[in-house]
Amino acid sequence: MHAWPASEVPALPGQGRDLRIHSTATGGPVTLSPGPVARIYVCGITPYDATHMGHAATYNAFDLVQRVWLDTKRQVHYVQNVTDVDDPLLERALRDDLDWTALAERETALFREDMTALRMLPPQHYVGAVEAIPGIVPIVERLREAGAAYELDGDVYFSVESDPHFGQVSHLDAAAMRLLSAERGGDPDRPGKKNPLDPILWMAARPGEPSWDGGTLGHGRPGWHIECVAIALEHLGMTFDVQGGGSDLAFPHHEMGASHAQVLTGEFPMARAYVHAGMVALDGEKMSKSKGNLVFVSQLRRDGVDPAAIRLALLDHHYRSDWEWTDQVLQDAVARLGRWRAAVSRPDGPAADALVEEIRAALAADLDSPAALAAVDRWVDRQHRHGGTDTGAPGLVSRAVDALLGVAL
Ligand code: 5CA
Ligand code: ZN
Repeated sequence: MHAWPASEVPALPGQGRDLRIHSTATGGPVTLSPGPVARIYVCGITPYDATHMGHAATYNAFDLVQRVWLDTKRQVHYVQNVTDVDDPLLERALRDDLDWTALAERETALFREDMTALRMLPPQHYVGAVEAIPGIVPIVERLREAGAAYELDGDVYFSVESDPHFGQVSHLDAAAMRLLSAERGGDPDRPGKKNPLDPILWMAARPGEPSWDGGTLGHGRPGWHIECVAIALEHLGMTFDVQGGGSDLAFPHHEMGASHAQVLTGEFPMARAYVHAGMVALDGEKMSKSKGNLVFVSQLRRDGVDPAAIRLALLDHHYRSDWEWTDQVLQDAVARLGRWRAAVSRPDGPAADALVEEIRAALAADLDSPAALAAVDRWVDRQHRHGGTDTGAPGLVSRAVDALLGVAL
């Protein structure tokens, strides 16, 4: 699939900083010092509805990761998937009497527009589950040959017990795993499984559902976790730097994915850091397509909200915290954007080299974007109160805010 156009990332004077970021797997900060090319996989959308503020917040977090790396003059190798065939998508298509491929294409196109408007850097490889199927089939076959997968009425399951490291992403106990597995696409109560947690790798064709030729697996379609693993391993290989997504993906999705990859390659770990963004809520409940309590990026854009203000609203919350979207959050961001734009539109101002270092330090410390915004606020306040004589400063502030925070002033 094609991704979306990249916005320019201005180069900044001085030296970027290595990122220290919290990993769910270690339960603490990890300092990432990738080589010249940093590698990141971020789980993409299931395209059955439009991009909401929760999605946008999660993609904002991983956009910041890339901006920190780019500031250190590294290249970034970024891969993202689109879960363009899965139960929720098929169910929505059925409910709305739509062709499932048309629904997926429409919502993916809208996602690209939203990402472009928000200045999120595009992945180099944007890969749909459907187009990944030819790569998924041999991987499932290999897992089966290795004794890590088994058949149940034509479906193929992964045996979690085949991975000695299973559990080391989420560190949950068996009861919590079982509960989350049932909530998030698993089938712990299906009779005949070796372990209730075992996730499906290949689902045999069901009447009325799309299916593909799976070679020795028979006709069917891939499970969810193996989709991301196949795409990540093909384009990034093992031990990439960051596996990213929202906190609802830590278990089972990233736990299972890591196990698939580790058993398949015999290497550990799949990723150096498993990074999870907090959940955005609306009216006290997690924003989710299944609940329908949503604020869409595209709706705000249609209402005339500047995407830069949406971005500032996201940046005002630390990526790991759960937070609530409210009208006030947006109004504060609109006001801030106005103050910042007025400040950088003046021909000179207070020196800004220290500000660039403050933004760098804030982001390098587990992506502390609220601290970065507060630092810019302080420069903007000085500018509005006292002004300054540095003719390069307003331009430098604009470039730094653009390069490091993705906000065009
Ligand atoms: N296609 C899979 C990943 S392979 C999927 O989870 N798709 S999704 O459309 O449901 O979610 C896309 C991303 O947005 C995931 O990283 C998910 O964790 C994140 N996300 C979903 N809802 C929220 C929310 N309310 N707040 C923050 N992030 C969210
Ligand atoms: Zn995924």
